Amino acid sequence: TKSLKEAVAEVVPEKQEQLKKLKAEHADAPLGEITVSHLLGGMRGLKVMLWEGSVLDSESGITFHGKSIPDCQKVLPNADQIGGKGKEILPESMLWLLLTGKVPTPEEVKGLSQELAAKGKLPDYIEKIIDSLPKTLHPMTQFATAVAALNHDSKFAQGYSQGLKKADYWKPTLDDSIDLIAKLPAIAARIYYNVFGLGDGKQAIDSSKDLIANYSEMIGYGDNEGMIDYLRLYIAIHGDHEGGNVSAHTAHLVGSALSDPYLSYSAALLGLAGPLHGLANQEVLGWALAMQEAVGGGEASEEKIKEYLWSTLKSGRVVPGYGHAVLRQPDPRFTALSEFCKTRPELRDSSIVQLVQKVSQVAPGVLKEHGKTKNPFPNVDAASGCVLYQYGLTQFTYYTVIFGISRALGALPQLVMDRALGMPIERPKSMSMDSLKAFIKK
Ligand code: FCX
Repeated sequence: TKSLKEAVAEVVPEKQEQLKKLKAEHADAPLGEITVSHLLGGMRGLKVMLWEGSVLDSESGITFHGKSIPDCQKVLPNADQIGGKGKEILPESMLWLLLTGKVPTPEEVKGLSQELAAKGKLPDYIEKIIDSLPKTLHPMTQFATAVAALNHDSKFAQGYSQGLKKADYWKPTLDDSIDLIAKLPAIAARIYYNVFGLGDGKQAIDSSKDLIANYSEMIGYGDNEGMIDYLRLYIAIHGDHEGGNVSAHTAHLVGSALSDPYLSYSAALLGLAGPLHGLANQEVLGWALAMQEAVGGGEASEEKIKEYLWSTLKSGRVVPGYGHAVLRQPDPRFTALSEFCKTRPELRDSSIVQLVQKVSQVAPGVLKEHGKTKNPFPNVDAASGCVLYQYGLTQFTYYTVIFGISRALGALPQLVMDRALGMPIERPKSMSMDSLKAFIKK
């Protein structure tokens, strides 16, 4: 059985060769025209980043090394296959796929799970930092603070300061990345304890359990099979969404300055904390609960839901959980989470889950009539929070933290690849309006 590091070491020369060929044969091939509206429009659609783990198609949604979410659900090992209990994709399996492009065997996943368990304990100083933060500080700010502070022990930063060769940069980057992924659940659990006083505050790790079974135990859900498997699925499928989204792009950008993985991922978390990105799952739940109060739960009529949607839009707000910068169809991640709800009676019968599903049928029509958004369909955030709520995790300022455990599965593998491929510091050209005008006149 291979370790993840051995599996990555096999892939690195293949990727380096692929890049060499691409440069030699196609360096000057055009990838489209850049217009002023690209510059003014958040660079939508510009093909200007290399991202190996996943590709997002506007119609069919995300694929991870060519595999759709249903494909991954079929082939990636679950907890049942490694001696635990559960049918959903293990985040460890997704991490392996994202890093290597290969489907791991159950034995490889078990080995990775054990490696993560062995590295998951937090150093004392990190617990102290979290405990010293005010309970009123947003959990995402606490998360980014603790992750940045782990750079105290970065192998990459240490190696770099000691003159590490460029060809070897990827090795300590991978060590740091695995170490960080191993510690994210304990950081998240410690924040839960600091802010809400929930969980036992010990963050104990059982080496026979997978990453999320341990995390669930830490936040007080160790006996809840439904919640544990939901968290596995949620964390596996939120892992990567190609490179241009704010969190992934930020990790890549900051990492391009050779900031170590802790600093790069801390910056990514700060981007994830924005309401148009990861914070949307917190926003959705607040909004859906207010709607439930106003129109009723699963039994609410279509008419009432429509009225509520219009009142949100007329007040100048966006409907959270709807729309997407790239997708033009319902988000397959939304579909996967909705399918999960159908498999469990406690979710099928939940009033808030039923309301969220009903809204997903009504909102596209209203948003089309409203006529602004290019995509009237639900994105992943529309569905993710109501399940947590139903399972009793009602502290919705915490929801984006769970997203933050997940996004590392995609952002950090690309950082490893960036180092292995010797990608340069990112430095696009900016223009002032005056210089733009002068350029256009030429
Ligand atoms: N409700 C109301 N109006 C919306 C809307 C929505 N859900 N989505 C987009 N619009 C509006 C935009 O605000 C914009 O209006 P403007 O011209 O007055 O500025 C117009 O429609 C065109 O926007 P569009 O090109 O369709 O979307 P963008 O690429 O600019 O933005 C996001 C994409 C996701 C930011 C946008 O759809 C939005 O704000 N959605 C709600 C928040 C949300 O769910 N975010 C999570 C997204 C994702 F899944 C994630 O990153 O986690």
